[in-house]
Amino acid sequence: MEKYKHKYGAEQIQVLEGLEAVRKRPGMYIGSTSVRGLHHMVYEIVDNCVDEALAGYCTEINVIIEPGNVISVEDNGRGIPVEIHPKTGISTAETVYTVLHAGGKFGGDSGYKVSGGLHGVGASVVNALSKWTEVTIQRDGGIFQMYFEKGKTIKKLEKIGNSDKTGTKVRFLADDTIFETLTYDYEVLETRFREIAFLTKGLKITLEDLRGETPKKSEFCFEGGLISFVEFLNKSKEKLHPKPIYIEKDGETPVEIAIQYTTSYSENIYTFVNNINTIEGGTHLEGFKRALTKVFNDYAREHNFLKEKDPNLQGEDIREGITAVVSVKVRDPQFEGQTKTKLGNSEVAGIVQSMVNDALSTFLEENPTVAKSILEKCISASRAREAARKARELVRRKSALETSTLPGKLADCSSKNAEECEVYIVEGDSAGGSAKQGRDRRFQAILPLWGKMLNVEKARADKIYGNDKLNPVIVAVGAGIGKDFDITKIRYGKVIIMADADVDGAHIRTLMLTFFFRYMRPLIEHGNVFLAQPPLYKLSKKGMEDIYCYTDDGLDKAFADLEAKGIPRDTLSLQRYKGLGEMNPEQLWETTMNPEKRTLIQVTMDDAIKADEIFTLLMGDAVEPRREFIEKNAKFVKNLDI
Ligand code: 0R9
Repeated sequence: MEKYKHKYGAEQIQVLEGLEAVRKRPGMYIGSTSVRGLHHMVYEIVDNCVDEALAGYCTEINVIIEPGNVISVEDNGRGIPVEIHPKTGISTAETVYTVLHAGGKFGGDSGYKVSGGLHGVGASVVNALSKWTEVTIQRDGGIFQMYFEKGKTIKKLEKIGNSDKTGTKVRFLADDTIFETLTYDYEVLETRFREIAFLTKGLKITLEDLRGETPKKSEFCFEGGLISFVEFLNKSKEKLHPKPIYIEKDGETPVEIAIQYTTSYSENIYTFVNNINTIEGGTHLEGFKRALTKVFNDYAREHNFLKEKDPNLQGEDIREGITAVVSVKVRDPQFEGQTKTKLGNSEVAGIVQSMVNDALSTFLEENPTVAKSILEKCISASRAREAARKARELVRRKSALETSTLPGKLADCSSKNAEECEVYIVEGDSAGGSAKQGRDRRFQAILPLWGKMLNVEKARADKIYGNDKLNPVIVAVGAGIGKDFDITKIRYGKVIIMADADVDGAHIRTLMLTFFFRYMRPLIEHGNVFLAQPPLYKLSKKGMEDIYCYTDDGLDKAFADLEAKGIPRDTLSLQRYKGLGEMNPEQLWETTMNPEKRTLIQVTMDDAIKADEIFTLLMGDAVEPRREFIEKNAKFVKNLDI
């Protein structure tokens, strides 16, 4: 970390614009005013501490969610400079908190080698969007403090004591007139801080939650860095080699990569630029993939895994079962793509490619046993790919011949406008029957599933094409699968999984979600997948309209509401629905399918790492971690969601 040391001069801070603009258009500066934007407020402050760690001066960051959703972030770095800033005439610390873009991140020689922060706006934006902010700095033998409200300085920086320590502590309360909610999600913060700790070897990050009756605390510090990250990602997978392969290169654009192959069939490559998860990939990923394909093919030829007549292994064969984390630090990152998480700097592709070429080929030469086990897997993947291609061709040819042949069990809707159409994937024939009768056939289609659904986590692609349980789903959705999947071809804007609210229902939901996640991921990414919520209870009484309750809490509330209206509990008849099949078509329509009344849960994929972890855990081979997960989460299973 020492290598990042630079002297930072206060005069480098660029003064750009006022904070009023931030309060007027918060979404532009913090992404959104939803719970996601709220968490971004914390990340912006923590990012500043991480920059200080990368500069080589900070080893510990402590984050506390205080009662009332006040956030406290403290680092043990040098402390924000306190002297008067020559351009603004106020302290540098106050300048950083009150002048937009005055973080030093935007100047040329900023003292930091690289800059993080997707929005890169930092402290002043957080200050502008907070009801109040308190900043305490220990530096130059003193303790200094300043205080703001809605970005305006209430107390200027003043010395309030002496100290021989250094560091910065920021406490803030996000403004409830700006954000839709102030409730931080402990797990969301925990996941992000764990990720930062993996990416910043040796940095200790603690998170404490003091809001509830029993405080929570997590501590992350990984001396192994990315090696620990990959071990964490693979904890429930069966490994092909015991230790991750680790390669690292310093220089102008530092690159760090850890790789470990597992027996799974999926490909999990996570890429980061300046600690930002580049979900859409980019040039660093391109360089990595190219090198991987070349190195393994060269090795396979040289060591006779491939005969002269054999075609080369394809990239996808070589990436089957891989778990890798690629982290690069880029001085001036250009982010592109829909969510601005795709690295655009073209020079990075070559840098990563040549570094992986060198380091990985050396590794394989020195570790022939590891090389052999990976290559055997690649070769069997390539055979499976060929089988899958044939199966896919068959499916394609079949569907080309029978263009109008939608699955026999599908009751399609009459509208052909995908945007307004929905398909209900329904477990069981009897529920399917009720749904067919109860639906609005103009825009609602019903596809009943029956029998044992394939667990795609344990099957290779060739078993999936042409599978008699999944094929109707593929044909009904109409957009292909895997790398052929084309979101523009979907026949329904909403794909709704409707299953019973019991253990079997949860199982089928998870199987279907695993399939969508692994083979139709854009469907989830574009928000087209939903879970129907059938009611658990019906309360009825002569002369009163039936009341449906979807949760146990909802039932308690309904009883309480009715009692308040003078209708005692014992005059009501309570029906508990064990399955969708118990409902008649009208009831199913009223409670679960009528767009005016139903509740649909949209399946989102905020965090692919978390989703992969859960699917591997729930559907994969390792038994012990699954047992642990279920034990830990048993109380939450009612709301199984990804
Ligand atoms: C708890 C949250 N912590 C911070 O926000 C934080 C910002 C920060 C920092 C520096 C050190 N620690 C920090 N913590 C720093 C110090 C020096 C040079 N660069 C950075 C130095 O002592 O010379 N700063 C981030 C921006 C700035 N300081 C600056 F623009 F004010 F210089």
